[in-house]
Amino acid sequence: MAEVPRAGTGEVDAAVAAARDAFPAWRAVAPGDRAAIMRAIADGIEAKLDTIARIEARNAGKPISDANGEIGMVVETFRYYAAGPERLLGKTIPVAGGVDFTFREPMGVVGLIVPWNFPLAIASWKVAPALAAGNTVVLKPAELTPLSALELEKIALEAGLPEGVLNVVVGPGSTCGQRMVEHPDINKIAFTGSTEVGRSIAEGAAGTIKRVTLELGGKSAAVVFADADIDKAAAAVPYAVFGNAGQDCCARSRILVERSQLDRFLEVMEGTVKAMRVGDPLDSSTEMGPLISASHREAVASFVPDERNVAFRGGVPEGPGYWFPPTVLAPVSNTERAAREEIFGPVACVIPFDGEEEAVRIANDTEYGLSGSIWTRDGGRALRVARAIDTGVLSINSNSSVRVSTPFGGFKQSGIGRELGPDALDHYTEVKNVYYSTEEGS
Ligand code: TAP
Repeated sequence: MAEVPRAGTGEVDAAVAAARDAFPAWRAVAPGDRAAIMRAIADGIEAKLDTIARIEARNAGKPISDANGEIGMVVETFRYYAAGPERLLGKTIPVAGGVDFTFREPMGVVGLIVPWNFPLAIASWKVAPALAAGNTVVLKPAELTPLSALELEKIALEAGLPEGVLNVVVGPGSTCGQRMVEHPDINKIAFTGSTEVGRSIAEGAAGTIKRVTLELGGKSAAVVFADADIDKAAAAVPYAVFGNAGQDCCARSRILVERSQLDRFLEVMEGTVKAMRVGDPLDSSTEMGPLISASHREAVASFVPDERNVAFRGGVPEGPGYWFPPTVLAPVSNTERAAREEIFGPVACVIPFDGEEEAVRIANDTEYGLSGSIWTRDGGRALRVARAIDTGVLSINSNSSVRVSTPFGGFKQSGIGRELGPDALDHYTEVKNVYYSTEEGS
């Protein structure tokens, strides 16, 4: 659909040099003026929302209605963080002999590395707070989905962002990404992607003691208790796995169902999954598109080698496309490979349990801890279980996982740090402490 230049390490070095040169002037821009530019970027994206959503849908194969929602969230993210420059508040601390106060200073040049599943949305969760805090940015989108990031760069310049403040480098992770991680003039790396690459980034960043935030994989659980509204849960839960064709770090791909309601749950879920509209991403009624690539489809298919464990599947269109049907495996034990590894595709494992204690034990029996849901009508149980599950983001009687104004990120091997909400600004600033002596003569 498009050709883009393929950057190498030389282009990364040039981008870092441009960002470094632009940093002193950008950090010195008055907070209100920085906020105005951020708002203008939001307006610029909003004015081209339909075009960018179409680019995203065609490039990533995601349904256009989802793409519209995602680009809407990008607008919201820039508007939310436009308030950031004027909210980088310090503290005053009582000390003897003087006054002590803190500043939140920008870090310098930050390197942002993002994946292909929510290309511009995830980029904006990083770019917006980074700019708001007064940093300059080198952004590397995934090789498979560079187009919306290039649009953002153009819009930002038109909105008045000075040259060199936001630099998009389009190239492979193994060369460009790695160079960013090792570059001595980059002060922080914010990464979203696989746990495996996240681990290598943490190691690579150690050489220059870079700050690192990581948003990595997940194997989250939706826990459905027998006292829940079973029909409502069974109709909603599939969308928390099959949304974005399962290529979602928040996918609740382990569906834990209390045994006494398992049959009813599967019956309703089957109706929902079979009715799911899988097809052309540009059709506004489509709910699930194809997978991102042939090789990714192969990787997903390896989790369903035969029909033995398949309880039911949805349909896929005839013809070309990396289609994979929404697939439900049941009953699954939490020890099976499909229940342990992140599939990142439309495959759900339904795991029966008996009682609250077992539900919590199974939900926590994973190396990940990103997302999750609890379905119950018992308010006390909902909060007890929410406190007991080791995960960064939970919803009760809902599939919700991401909001611009609330923190998002993982426990355990799902990552380090938080994006979105007020917490993200902390991750793009350093704390500076200043002591001012008030003793006479000083
Ligand atoms: P990755 O292969 O990890 O790629 C993510 C980004 O890192 C891409 O831009 C990639 O570049 C780059 N990269 C690859 N190797 C690198 C290296 N050695 N050094 C620096 N950068 C490197 O993940 P993916 O396949 O795109 O996305 C799927 C994974 O991301 C899943 O495991 C999913 O759970 C995770 N994910 C997590 C979240 C959150 S919020 N936790 C959100 C979305 C996705 P190229 O692709 O251009 O080579």
